[in-house]
Amino acid sequence: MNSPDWTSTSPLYAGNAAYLEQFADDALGPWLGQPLPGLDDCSDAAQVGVLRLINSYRYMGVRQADLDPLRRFEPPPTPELDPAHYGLTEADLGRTFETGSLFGVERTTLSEILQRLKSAYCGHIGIEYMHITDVARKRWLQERFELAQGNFGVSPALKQQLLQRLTDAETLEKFLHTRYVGQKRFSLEGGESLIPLLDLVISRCARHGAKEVVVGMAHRGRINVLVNIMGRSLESLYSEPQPGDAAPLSGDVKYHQGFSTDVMLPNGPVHLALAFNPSHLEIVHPVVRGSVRARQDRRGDVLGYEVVPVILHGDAALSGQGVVMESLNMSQTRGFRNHGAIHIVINNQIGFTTSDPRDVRSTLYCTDVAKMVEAPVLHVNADDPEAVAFAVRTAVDFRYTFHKNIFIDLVCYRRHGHNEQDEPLATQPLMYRRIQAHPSTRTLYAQQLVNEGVLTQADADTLVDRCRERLEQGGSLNPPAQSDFSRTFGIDWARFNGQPDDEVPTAIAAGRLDFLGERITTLQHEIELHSRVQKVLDDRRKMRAGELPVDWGYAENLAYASLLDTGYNVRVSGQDSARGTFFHRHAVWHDQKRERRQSGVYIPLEHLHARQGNFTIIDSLLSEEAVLAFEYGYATADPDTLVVWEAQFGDFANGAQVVIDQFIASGEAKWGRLCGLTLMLPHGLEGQGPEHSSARLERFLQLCAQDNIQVCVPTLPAQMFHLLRRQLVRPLRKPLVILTPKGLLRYPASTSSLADLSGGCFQTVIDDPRAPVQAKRVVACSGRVWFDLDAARQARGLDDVALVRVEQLYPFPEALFSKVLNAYPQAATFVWAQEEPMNQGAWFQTLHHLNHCAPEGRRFHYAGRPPAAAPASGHLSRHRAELDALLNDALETSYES
Ligand SMILES: Cc1ncc(C[n+]2csc(CCOP(=O)(O)OP(=O)(O)O)c2C)c(N)n1
Repeated sequence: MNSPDWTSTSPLYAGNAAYLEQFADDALGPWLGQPLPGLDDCSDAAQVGVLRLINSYRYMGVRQADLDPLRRFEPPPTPELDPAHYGLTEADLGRTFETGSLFGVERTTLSEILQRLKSAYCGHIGIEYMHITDVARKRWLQERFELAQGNFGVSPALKQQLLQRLTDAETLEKFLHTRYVGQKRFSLEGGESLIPLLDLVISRCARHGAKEVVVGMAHRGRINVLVNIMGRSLESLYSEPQPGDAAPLSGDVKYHQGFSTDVMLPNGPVHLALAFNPSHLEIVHPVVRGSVRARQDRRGDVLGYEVVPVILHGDAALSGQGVVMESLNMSQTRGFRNHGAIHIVINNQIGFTTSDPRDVRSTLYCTDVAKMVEAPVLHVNADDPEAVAFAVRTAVDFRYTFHKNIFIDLVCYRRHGHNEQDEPLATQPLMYRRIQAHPSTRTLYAQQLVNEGVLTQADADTLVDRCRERLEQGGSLNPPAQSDFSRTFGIDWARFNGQPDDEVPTAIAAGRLDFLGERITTLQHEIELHSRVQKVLDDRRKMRAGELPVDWGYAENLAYASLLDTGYNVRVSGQDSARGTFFHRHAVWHDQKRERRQSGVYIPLEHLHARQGNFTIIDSLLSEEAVLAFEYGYATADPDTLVVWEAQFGDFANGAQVVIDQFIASGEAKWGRLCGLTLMLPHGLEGQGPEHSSARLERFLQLCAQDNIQVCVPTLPAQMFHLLRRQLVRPLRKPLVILTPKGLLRYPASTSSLADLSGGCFQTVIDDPRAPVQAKRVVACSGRVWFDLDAARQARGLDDVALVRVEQLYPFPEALFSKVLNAYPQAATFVWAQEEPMNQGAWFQTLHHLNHCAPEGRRFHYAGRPPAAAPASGHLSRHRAELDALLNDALETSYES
């Protein structure tokens, strides 16, 4: 194998022609630089050349832009920007040409055209936008840049403000460096322009009508953002819990902390929220989008004027993490759109884990993923705060004009190592020697303003001194404003102070149930259903009339209807969720003759009555990670919506494992964030092979502690009905993981009666309905295996075996389970039966509860498949043999006690 060529360096932006060459053809398109057919005959080939030159600058000007504050490399040779490339000679420089679509001048000399193109496209901002297919968006951006001519129109007052904010950013980092020696803070130094940038993003959004700005970001510069933008005080950030403090939370490091506050701007107060963040880079992106969507929905902000997502990225993370692509892919879809996010890249040109740019990515720019959604990218030199201000104005105005995503790539550097314990000279010696000699952005800008006569050096120094004094005194640099946010749009989370073992009534009066049943089985306009779907509807009508037992699909739809009826909202998303993977839900009826857009669909749950809550059901894009993260974000921002994410099959949830581990299981313990998100994960070993069988119950149970989540395995439609209702009706918000049925959905014994819905509640344990009081054996289990055991027990004529179902595995219902067990003879054999292999399922994670609840001196025996690497066999015959063995073991095998 050839080892990589370590000797030559290839830059990110410039310098290595060979490196850039590989991208040149793609960016240009095959036609640029080639004679255009038919144009050779043109009366003035030079005029054609000028027009093509203008076009080339629009595509390629960015390559010659002065973006890197460290100026490590010469701009690459870009022949397409050379007039000679189009046959133009020096003699043409003084000739006057038509400029075609160039903004600002219709006819002028070639030399002026060149100068205008360079000013527009090759200064401190390099713009990529020609990949956008929509002409209006392209022309809008052209107009901005071609008219501005690199004149960023910054007033003296704004110049002072920019310097002030750069001073705040730099002084804070220096202060922390000396005050909290050796503590990791992932300093912003080298990228201090981020602080004025964010300031301007927020104020510009507010001018357009923003009332809330939700920010997501990783570690880099987070403490600076928390203090200088969010106004969090250093005391609160750096305080450690004292012995005796009541806080049950495990907490998180400072550079993952979130915060929210209100700031006062000329148009009124704006609510700012910085999302809590785990270490996993980029995963907060879809969480922020979900949180923003919840806030937009709450306000009825259908075009995203009032709530704006601002998402920050690192350059390596942006190009490296797949969740970015998933999140961008969802960003314009109906169920997930936010009407444009403002993306900011803190591009310090280094990825920490790779020291050579050729190892970081396969695209020229770290932002190239933006092109998949045709988002424009403004690359800006972070050492020019005025260019940054112009980029912000353009980005925010673009977002508000077109409701689309836009990226600002803040090209900066990292003054120190990755963190405060890292030595960058070890791996980036040349870059870091250059950085050591490079004055800070604040120093450079202060000098510029002194030269321009905006202020004196003494004024600039005073800004630093004042900032340092304020930091020494403590308190917030950016105190919160008074606003009515909490009263109007804030959420009172204090009302969710219930306990997981609280029982609440979830039954619905029979009359109301009947009314809701009528609403969800009535189609208000003529619709021609597929015959199989028509049968579902006809059956539901019979269920309402009591002529058929209630099945899972009807019970679930009724649960949603009952919640909507009392004003709660319901939001269900997942792949094929509207119909249901197993053809069971049918929350949306499709007309066989009409397109969707021509009222070809009917959603009964939207038509209960005028004062009902909102019902949203989304056939999600084919993503698990970003979609689940989005729904987590939604649920943490809205406790009055039942937010359900459904996996097509339970095992696909492991594509979203980061969300489960980092947010769902631990978010409350780390950050105190409550979340009532519900996961539905189809689970069951039904002979379909190793995939599509297991939702990995064992992993969820292993995550359970401190009442963090709920894990339930309902086996009856009524159980599902009460469980879904309980999730909202109880004054408690905890994530709920439901292992949902597959084959049971159509299993005649797994049905309920209407009375089960109009009475009762969710039963965490279901005792044996046949109640064999003198049982010699008590078999406990969870899920669909109960039905296999029951059928085998009957087939074998075993009337001394009791079968007990544990329907909630966490929090484990010890008191009730214990009571049920102790009603059976103490001499009985106690068995735990499961269909999953021994190393999977509930066995190892639940054993301590089982034995703890067993009668004095008794312990549970295991009946189930032996340990296995895969969740299930791929051969049906083997599956059946294994099931037979497990039924034998559970029902008849003798165990030593
Ligand atoms: C998913 C994930 N993988 C690895 C890491 C470890 N890590 C922390 S920061 C970092 C480098 C990130 O580089 P970049 O995005 O350029 O941001 P920078 O630190 O340079 O600001 C890595 C690899 C992580 N936090 N998350």
